[in-house]
Formats: sequence, C-alpha cells, structure tokens
Amino acid sequence: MSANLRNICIIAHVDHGKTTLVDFLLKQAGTFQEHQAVDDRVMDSMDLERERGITILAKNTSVVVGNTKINIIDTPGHADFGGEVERIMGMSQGAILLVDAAEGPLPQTRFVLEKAIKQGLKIILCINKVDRPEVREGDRINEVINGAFDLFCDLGATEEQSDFPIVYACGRQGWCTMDPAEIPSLLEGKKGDLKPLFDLVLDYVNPPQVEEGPFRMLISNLDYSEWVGQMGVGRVYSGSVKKGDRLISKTVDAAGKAVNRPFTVSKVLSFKGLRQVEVDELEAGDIGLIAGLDEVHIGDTIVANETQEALPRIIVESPTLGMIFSINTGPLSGQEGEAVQSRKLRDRLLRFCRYNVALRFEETAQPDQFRILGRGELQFAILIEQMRREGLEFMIGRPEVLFQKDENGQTLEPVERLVLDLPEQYSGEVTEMLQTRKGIMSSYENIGHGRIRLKFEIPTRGILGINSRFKTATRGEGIMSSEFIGYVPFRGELIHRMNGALISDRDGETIAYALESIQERGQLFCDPGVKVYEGMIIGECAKDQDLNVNACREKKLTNHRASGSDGIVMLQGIRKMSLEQCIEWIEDDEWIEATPESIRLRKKILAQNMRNQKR
Ligand SMILES: Nc1nc2c(ncn2[C@@H]2O[C@H](COP(=O)(O)OP(=O)(O)OP(=O)(O)O)[C@@H](O)[C@H]2O)c(=O)[nH]1
Ligand SMILES: [Mg+2]
Repeated sequence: MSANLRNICIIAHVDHGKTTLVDFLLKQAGTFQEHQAVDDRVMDSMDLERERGITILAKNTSVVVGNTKINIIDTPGHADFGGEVERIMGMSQGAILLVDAAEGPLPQTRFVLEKAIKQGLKIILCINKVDRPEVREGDRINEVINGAFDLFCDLGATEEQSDFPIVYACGRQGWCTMDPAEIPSLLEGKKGDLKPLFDLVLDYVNPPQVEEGPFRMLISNLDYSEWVGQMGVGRVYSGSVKKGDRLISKTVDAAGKAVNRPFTVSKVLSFKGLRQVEVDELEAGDIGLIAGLDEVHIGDTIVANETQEALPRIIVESPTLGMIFSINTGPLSGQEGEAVQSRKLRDRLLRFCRYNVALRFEETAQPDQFRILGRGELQFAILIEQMRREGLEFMIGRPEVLFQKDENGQTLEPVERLVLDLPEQYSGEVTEMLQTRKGIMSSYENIGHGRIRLKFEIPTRGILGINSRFKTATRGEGIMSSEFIGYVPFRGELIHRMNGALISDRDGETIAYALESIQERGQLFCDPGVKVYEGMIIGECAKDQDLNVNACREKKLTNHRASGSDGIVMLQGIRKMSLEQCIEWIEDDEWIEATPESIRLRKKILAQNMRNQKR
C-alpha cells in the first residue's frame, strides 16, 4: 500500500512562492470541479494569513496522481514560525525547496534546508519565479543554483542529497521544466504545466517506510473542528486505525512525567484536497487525523498496546524572547471588549501554546501576569491579534531578550545572522543604524540593479523593533531577514529609544485645540475626540524625557462664537501606531493595552505624581 503514497513538504524562505505553487499543484491534480472559482493562495485560509499575505500555520492537503496519493504540507517561510516547519517535516520523506530565482537563498532557506538535511529528506530544488525580470540579466539562475549547492555542502548534506534534481518554475503561471533552455519559450506563452514536478516527486521521493507491528502514530500537529472537536494530526508508522479502536496515548503530564492515557477513537479522517474527510481506515505511511482524545499534545505517541515504545518526542529549539501578558488594569477596561480575569487569560494563553510548540507559557511572581516565550516579534503580534479578534482585552509589555549564563557566571545573549537587500544609496544610513545596535558587518556584496546585500551578526536585542526603521531608511525598498545563530558574551548596553513620551495628565477626551499646541513638543499618536486617561501615552516627546500634557483643554469661548472657528486647528501628520510599531516602540515602564477596537499605549504607573519623569 505505501508504495502508492508520497509525503512531501514545501519549504522556502518567506515569500518565495510556496502557497502559490500549492494552488497549482491542487488545480492540476484535478482537486477542484471544473469552473469552480478558487481564490489565490487557498491554503492561507486564516483571516490573518490572507490579510498579511503570509502563511502562519503549516497545513496539510493531498492530491492523487495516477494511483498514487501525495500528501503535501505547505509550511510558513517567516523565521518566527521556524519551529512549526521543523516539526512538520517529520511527517514527510521529501521536500521541495523553493528558491526565488532573483533573490537566491536567504536565511530561512538555510534554516529549513538544514532541518531537511538532518531529517534525511530527499530534496528537490525548485528555482521559482523565473519570470522575474531581474533573472534575465547575466547568469542569475546559475549563480542561484551554485549558491544553493554551496549551502547543501556547508550544511553537511550527504553525497546523495547533494545530487539533487532541479526544476525551473514559474509557480504563479503553473508551469515548470527540467530543461533551462525551455524557459524562454514557456515565458513567451508555450503551454506548460507542473507535470515534471509531479513526476519527480513520484520517482525521486521514497514512499514512507512502514514498520512491522501494531498501530503507532506520532502526533505532529493539532486541529480542531466544531463537529469533531480536538484532533491529532500525524503520520502512521505502523499498523492501521479504525473508528472505535481502543488505543493508548503515550503522553507527559504537567510535571513532564510519562503517562499512558487509554481512549476510544471516535473518528478517523484524512486530507483530501482542501477538506478533511472521514475514512474507514488510515493505513501505515499515510498522514491523517484521529479524534477521541479530549487532551492531545504535539509529540504524543498513539499506540495499540501499552508495551509499544513512544517515539522520540518532538523537540523544538528553545525560545530567545519573552513577553509579559497581563489583565487590563486601565480605567477604560471592559468598555470595548471582555476584560478577562487572570484565570481566563491564563487558560487562553495555555491553549495557544498547546497549538504552537514554538511558544512556551510561564507563570510569573504576579498572579495576573504571565510570560510567553517565543522566537520573534511577529509570533507575539499574531497571538495578540487572535486574542483581540476573540473579543478579549489585555495588556502586554515590551519583548525581553532571554539571557543565559555560562559556567563562569558570565552573561550570554542571543545573536542573529541578519541579511539585508537594499538599494546601494541607502547603505550608509543602514550600516550606521546597525552599528549603533552592536551589529558587525560580515559581508558586502553587489547583486546588480544598483542593489547590495549586506550581512551582519547582531544581538537579538539589536534587531528588536528595527523592521519599520529599516523600511523607512530604505524608502520601503529594502528586504530584511534574520536567523538565530547562538549565544555570545553580552555586548554591552544598548539604547532602545532616545525619546520620552507625551502623556495625558488627566481623564477625558482629546480636543483638537489642545493637541495643536502639544504637537510642538513632539509627534502625536492620537486624533482629536479620543478617550484618554491619566498616564496614557498620546505621542512621542521630542526630548529625552517624559512630558505630562493636558490634551483635553478647551478653547476659552467668547460670547460670540463664530461658527467653525474651532475647525481651523491644524494638526500635522498624526502617526497612527500599528500593533507592531507599538511593540517596537515601548519601554520597560510602559504597557500596550489591546482591546478588540483599540491599541493604546500607557505608562505602567498611571498617576503622574508617582512616576519618574527622567528616562
Ligand atoms: N513573479 C512571480 N511572483 C510569484 C510567483 N509565485 C508567487 N509569486 C508571488 O510571490 C508572493 C508570495 O507568494 P506566496 O505563495 O504567498 O509565498 P509563500 O512562500 O507561500 O510565502 P510565506 O508562506 O509567507 O512564506 C505573492 O505576491 C505571489 O503572487 C512566480 O512564479 N513569479
Ligand atoms: Mg505561504
């Protein structure tokens, strides 16, 4: 049976075209009805994914080609979700490594390829987006292939793995070829498809190895549906499973001790196109879902007999960042959403961490504050967005870098490899920005079209909050990505924000007239007519200290008030702070207050006479 099965994952750096390619794999395998209208990037099914145009969660699908079923896993490319990719790979025997033909291999290409090599996957190199105009210049495609080959060698690929097959693709037009000489005619309209890629998967990737013995499955992902409830997703290592089977979940309890939990299988499902369909039986080698456990964790092994051993638990690299989540203690709490009590906040965070093994939950000394540990700011931003959409109100603190100590008691801090692509004229400004943040440049490369590629080694502290500054410095034309590389001795203090905050000195509503005079003191974040309270931040001070201001002051009215005379107030460029900008901006003595409708910034201590103005 398993000879008619292939399990593959699609891996790449962010935006190199994974989800778009999966669209066409599905379409060309006849997954959709003829004339059925299908959205672009159908696998990016979460609202947040569609809005942001990125994949956040890995997702399964399958197609049937001839008499072979191919399970395909689309993975996220953003570095913050690397933990997701790592564990998901364990379900597959092959990987399609996409590399953008213009950009070449980037940090996340390296990260995912390293994991794929370690897990012994058969890797197909797919040079994607060959339609990009930059590709036609010089010998770009061969440079990119050489770059990829060097990476394979660097990362310790076996001889067999380094002898990878190559396809050249334009995922967005749904074609690929193994013959580079054919690219120009395909670009000019010759009809092509993804058959060469399907053939490669069938010929080059091994069918899943199946062990002898009773049922055994490793839970690599979780899913939930209204009508089935909690489900575990995984590949079957041996045996098969049917509805009604009595099985045992080999899991760990809260203290990390191994325990066995018997249960009855209530449903068995498998992936078919975009749907999960109930099946009579799930066989060895296949990927599917089982339900019936009220509690299932990533890393659990499901077995038929107690004597069978658990498979090695999935281990994800440890987090480098932490962030405090607190109940909302502000005076406006509960007005725009549900101001949750600490128990509910705790439950919600715990549940989220169960779905995302790359995140960890920790209690703090404060009963109404919890720490979430993870790898990147985006990961936190997604969690916050999801909780806001569920109607919750809460507060979050500034992300903190997790330090370690070496055996001599010296403090160590995480460092990252940072790769930047940008127009050459901005290199001076960007280099200076990174050097003040303790970055050390390791390479400077001209990549054509007036663009350069810079590599830095920089403390994680130094890249926190750098994204929007980098975008501004490069007028939106730069791309940036980073990857954690290890711990080094602490590189010394770093100034995060030079400016103080403009803080409302009372409760009330902002008035245009008052804001007009305050704007001379700095940069406003707030429109007129916004509810504020004492201790709420309404802007950034031009000086390096905090300033309490009255944003609710009304103009003294004369007896004859000319109509509209109040409307001539001139407010210039109010900076609307997005959630990400707030995360980048705040200091340790400040909170972000998140509600379904608003993102506010505030001082931790609200009363001005209790607060220190010096920074
Ligand atoms: N020129 C060109 N653009 C493409 C091609 N394939 C995808 N794109 C574009 O590249 C962007 C990213 O595509 P996605 O499919 O979302 O990339 P992804 O790798 O799934 O991204 P993440 O999941 O967030 O890592 C989109 O704007 C696509 O339209 C291609 O073959 N040629
Ligand atoms: Mg994607």
